[in-house]
Amino acid sequence: MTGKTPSLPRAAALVGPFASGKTTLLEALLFRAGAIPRQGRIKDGNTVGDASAEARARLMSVEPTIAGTEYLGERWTFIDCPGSVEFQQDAYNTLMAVDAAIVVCEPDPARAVMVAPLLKFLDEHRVPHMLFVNKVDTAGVRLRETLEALQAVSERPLVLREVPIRENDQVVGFVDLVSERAYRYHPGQTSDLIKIPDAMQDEERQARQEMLEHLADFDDHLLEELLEDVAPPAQEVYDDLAKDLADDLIVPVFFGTAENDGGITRLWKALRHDVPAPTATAARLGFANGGAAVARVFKTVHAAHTGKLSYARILRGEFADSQTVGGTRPSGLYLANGGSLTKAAKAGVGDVAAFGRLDSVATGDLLGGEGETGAPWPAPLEPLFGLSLQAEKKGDDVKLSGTLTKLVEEDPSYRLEQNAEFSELVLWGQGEIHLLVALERLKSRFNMGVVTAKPTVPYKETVRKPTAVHGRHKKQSGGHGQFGDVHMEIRPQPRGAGFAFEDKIVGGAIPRNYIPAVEDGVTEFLKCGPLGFPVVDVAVTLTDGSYHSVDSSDMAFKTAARIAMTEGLPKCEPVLLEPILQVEVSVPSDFTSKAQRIISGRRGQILGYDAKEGWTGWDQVSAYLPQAEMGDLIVELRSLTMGVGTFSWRFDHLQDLSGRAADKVVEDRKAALGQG
Ligand SMILES: Nc1nc2c(ncn2[C@@H]2O[C@H](COP(=O)(O)OP(=O)(O)O)[C@@H](O)[C@H]2O)c(=O)[nH]1
Ligand SMILES: [Mg+2]
Repeated sequence: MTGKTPSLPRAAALVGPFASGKTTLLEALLFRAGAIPRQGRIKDGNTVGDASAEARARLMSVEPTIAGTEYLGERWTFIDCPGSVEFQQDAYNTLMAVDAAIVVCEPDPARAVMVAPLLKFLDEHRVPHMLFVNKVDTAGVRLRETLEALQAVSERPLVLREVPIRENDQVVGFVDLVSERAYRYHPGQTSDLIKIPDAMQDEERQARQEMLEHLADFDDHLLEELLEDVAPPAQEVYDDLAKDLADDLIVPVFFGTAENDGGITRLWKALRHDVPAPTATAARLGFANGGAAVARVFKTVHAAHTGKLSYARILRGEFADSQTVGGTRPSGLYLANGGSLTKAAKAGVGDVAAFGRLDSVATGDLLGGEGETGAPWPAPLEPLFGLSLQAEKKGDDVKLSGTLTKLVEEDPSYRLEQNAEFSELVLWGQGEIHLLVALERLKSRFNMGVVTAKPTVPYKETVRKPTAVHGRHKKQSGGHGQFGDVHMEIRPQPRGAGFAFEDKIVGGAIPRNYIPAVEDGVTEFLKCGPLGFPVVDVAVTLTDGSYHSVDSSDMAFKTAARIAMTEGLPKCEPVLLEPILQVEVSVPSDFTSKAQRIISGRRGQILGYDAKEGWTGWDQVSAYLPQAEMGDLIVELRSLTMGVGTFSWRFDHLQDLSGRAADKVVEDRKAALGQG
């Protein structure tokens, strides 16, 4: 044992690309620890993880599973995170709260690139992590090649901790490079200790030397021993491994088969010996030892029976069941036991606890620790894909935005946009499936049916020519009549100049007090111009008019202004303005030309491309892209880049759109407005 405090509960996240075997590995770890009587399988739908209907239906994790267990008298919490790129927010949030991450990946070198964004996050936030290359039972595994490909996407050196023993091109066991003991996998049980096969002696020695050289990069004493050809004591090597992992200097690499219990005990041992204590994690995250109790909320769930649950990692001190946190007394305190929650009287440093009904607490918030901030919480992922939503039942719209707010609370990489211009509710997220899962949750948890549509592209319109116009509203009905009369000039303004209203009335042709009503009439009209969109960059000057001492009113002048605009604007050569985004597409450089083709295929204008800053082997393509073409950009981009390509975007400018494309937009808009 090393000098750390082994008795504090530790927490590790299982992360890695979709389908690499994280949920299966959780099952194997729990089974090996004796927390579950038998190991479930994904295809049998009986695993601890992926218990929700949305996950089972897809054979895919769509939310984290939090499972607690004990191993050799020590407490552990594992958090199995979804691997799909569309559900990465939960993985990132979880990684900010754990002592270490186990990155599960596939042996296929071609898939190494899929781990790149995750390794980038881990490197950037200095989260201690180890790799577990899973599925080594598949044919033709070449671990060296796998490692090379993975190293290409990792800033930290990958250090192989074991070498495979093969028989008939199958991995059947491993040699541990520190203890120099050989083991043969024994499905369903711990591996059998065997003699190192003679044919492997050289390979083992060489691999061990490589491992030691990596460690010597951070330990001068070990370096001297290697130079002098002195065999380092095992304890020194173990200590270095634990220290270098804790300081995120190296990434130890293990392998095995989660499904058939291969290499699981080896992994457990590494977790037990090398994963830093929560006290070290607290220090890493900026919380000095010895202060008041503090916990970081990393996940929020609105559960059917318990209501809102805030999952927090306790980084310092202790929280009692009855204690007030964040100004509220939680409705209950729970700890993960296996895959479910049990009520607890208290939770201490290292625990992952769920607090019930902390209404004003959000993911990323600290509980306790007044005046402290800790390491900055990462900003949520930017939205990439949106759908406009409407409640199936009329009158359910208020309930809909309320339940959506809950979903956004659960996963901050959803975003809700109330588009006042088009009176539209848009839910943004990370991709098609991310949005579909949101809709399923609305249905299954809140019994809320919705109809979806593509979000309205916020086109605008403007005018190209000036005109002068006269608007007169006169009604004589019984007693009080209505009278308003205006002469106005409409003219285009430079792009981006906005709307201007000028009053040039002289000699009281229209009394002062009616002028604001004229302006109101104009602005109201401009909300929906002759092409069906808001009118921008136009100036209106009120030049003349007349009034009636009894019949004139604000209402009458407003109507007169409207009449003038309705008549005048079509004479000013209205033109459609299309919103153009500036997008930055990020892809591994093998895919750069594909990314450029996608942009060109979507009427985009490429501004240039360059190596992506801080990302070895990645490019960033800058382009102008019509917002109308952004709809499923992420879908196409991912399908051509093994899922890793992504983009950021912001509105840049408006651009004239004419010809057939414009006609189509106007036609569709008229249909949507019921004027078709
Ligand atoms: N051949 C093989 N398949 C595995 C192994 N571990 C998991 N799988 C399969 O890989 C698929 C994805 O596993 P899952 O645990 O859901 O992956 P996750 O998306 O990373 O959670 C499932 O069909 C598993 O049965 C393994 O060690 N060997
Ligand atoms: Mg999974």
